[in-house]
Amino acid sequence: MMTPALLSAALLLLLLPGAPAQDSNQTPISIHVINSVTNTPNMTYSTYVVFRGILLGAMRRLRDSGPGFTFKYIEDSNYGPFLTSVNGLAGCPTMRTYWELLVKKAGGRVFRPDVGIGCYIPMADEEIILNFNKY
Ligand code: B12
Repeated sequence: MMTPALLSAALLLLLLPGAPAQDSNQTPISIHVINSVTNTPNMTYSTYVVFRGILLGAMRRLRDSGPGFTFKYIEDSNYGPFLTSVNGLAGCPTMRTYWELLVKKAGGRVFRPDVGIGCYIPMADEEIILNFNKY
């Protein structure tokens, strides 16, 4: 049973602006949109995945929450979702451009996952980098 003092402290915490809207089922990540082909400014967004959730889930949540992040993908019959476009910029086979998926670990190491957005499971505080690049 909560005392009235404890109850009002709990209520106050809930109402405080900026109080983290996070629970133990949410893993915070950031998504950086960068362009290694042209000089488009970088964009950074914050979102989260649920416990063991896939990157695509976090991308959908970010798109639906309205900070201006948009993306498209096509379904590959063997490997699942292939990211084709981010924030209105699409990869192009004739220009040999595509959206590369990179991940920066908390320690700063950057690696290139060997799976796509439908299989990659981000860990806490990872920076996901969507890099418009050439192949
Ligand atoms: C060439 C290639 C690419 C090219 C494809 C474009 C092109 N026109 O050539 C580019 C450079 C764009 C590419 C990108 C990526 N790729 Co790739 N790619 C290959 C490779 C070497 C050959 C595919 C091929 O041409 N097959 C022959 C054709 C005739 O068959 P196809 O079915 O039409 O091939 C298509 C699909 O393979 C698709 N594709 C290619 N890569 C990927 C990755 C994902 C996740 C999906 C859904 C589809 C897909 O594009 C091909 C051409 O249209 C394979 C490895 C292999 N030896 O098979 C890896 C491979 C398919 N890629 C892989 C990966 C991980 C990626 C990336 C996620 C890497 C990254 N971290 O950025 C990105 C995709 C990011 C995104 N935008 O979603 C993995 C997929 C494993 C998995 N289970 O998810 C593979 C198996 C390599 C590996 N690491 O083992 N890739």
